[in-house]
Amino acid sequence: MKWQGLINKYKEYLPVSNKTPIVSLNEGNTPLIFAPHISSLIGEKIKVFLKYEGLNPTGSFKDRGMTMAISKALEDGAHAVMCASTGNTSASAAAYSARAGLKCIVLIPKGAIALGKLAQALIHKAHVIAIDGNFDDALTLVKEITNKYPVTLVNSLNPYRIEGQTTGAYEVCDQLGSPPDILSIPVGNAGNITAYWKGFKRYQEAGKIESLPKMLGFQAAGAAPIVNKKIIEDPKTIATAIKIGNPASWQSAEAARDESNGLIDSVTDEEILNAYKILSSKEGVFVEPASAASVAGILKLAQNNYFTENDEYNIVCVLTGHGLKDPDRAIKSIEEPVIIPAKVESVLKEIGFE
Ligand code: AN7
Repeated sequence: MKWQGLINKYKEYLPVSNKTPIVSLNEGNTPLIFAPHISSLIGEKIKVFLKYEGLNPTGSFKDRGMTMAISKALEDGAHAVMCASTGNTSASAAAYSARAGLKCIVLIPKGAIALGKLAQALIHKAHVIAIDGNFDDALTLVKEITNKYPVTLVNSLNPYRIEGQTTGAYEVCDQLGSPPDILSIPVGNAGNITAYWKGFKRYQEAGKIESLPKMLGFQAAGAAPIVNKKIIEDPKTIATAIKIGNPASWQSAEAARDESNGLIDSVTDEEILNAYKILSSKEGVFVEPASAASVAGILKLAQNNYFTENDEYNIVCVLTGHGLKDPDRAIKSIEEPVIIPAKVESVLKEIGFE
């Protein structure tokens, strides 16, 4: 049957009814791509797969939660929604609100949003407000305002966001034909690691899978509150999507880590950019820097001999956002093309065919 979005596909696992007006852009059903080069870097018997969430309608995994949050907001009679964002939540909220006819207000940290995401929020006609503060400050303001005024919060503190994002776990299991042995995922506000773990457990309870994966979460080294066990007042990383110092789902991320016998570790900006370049130049998969943290993390663990098992097993890395989201970072990571005369001889000389 034709794909009609993830609520339609997974409604038996989601808090929706026949009365829920489903607002969908046909999100979900993103490809799970085998990564031969990265697999070879990790270990002989290990297969690494990439869950390419950048292929959702607005270019990130946020659409999974947003189709649920906006559908339920509409069902509950809301007229306006609001979020704080490092970029992707605002892009997704803006698009789904446009579709639903809801007013969308977004608070972003001044100067810290990748250009593609800012363009998305604006083109979808959200009311975009930049604050002189970071993401954590923006979220504090949004929580206070949505508590007091008739505006629905659509950050991942909204339980419907997490519910929608559980579908990432169902898809991974359905696509692999079994649960992965390990799930590797970037951690920012910690909603997605929470959602995947909830999803795997729910799929197990439903008898769809037998075992549960180990959850490996990765924060950027300059924005690693969970790893350092303390709030980071002034987080720093080139991976602006996960530049978050006080994650909303801190405790449930720790629970996912502990219940699954996994870990939450940090990766440096250098490690993130290395993985970013390996993904684009060796696997043909273009992601934004934050997404590369999941691959950077398993590369780091492999170097420290974390993967010692002799059995064959699968690792799924969640690649949360598309590379085109952050064009400035891409341009900083490449060499500008040469400019030559428009002549056959010049082209032949340039490519070494003279
Ligand atoms: C590409 O858009 O928090 O740990 O405001 O955009 O669930 O927060 C984005 C987060 C990973 C971290 N990768 O996920 C926002 C925002 C990308 C992201 C994360 C984000 P969570």
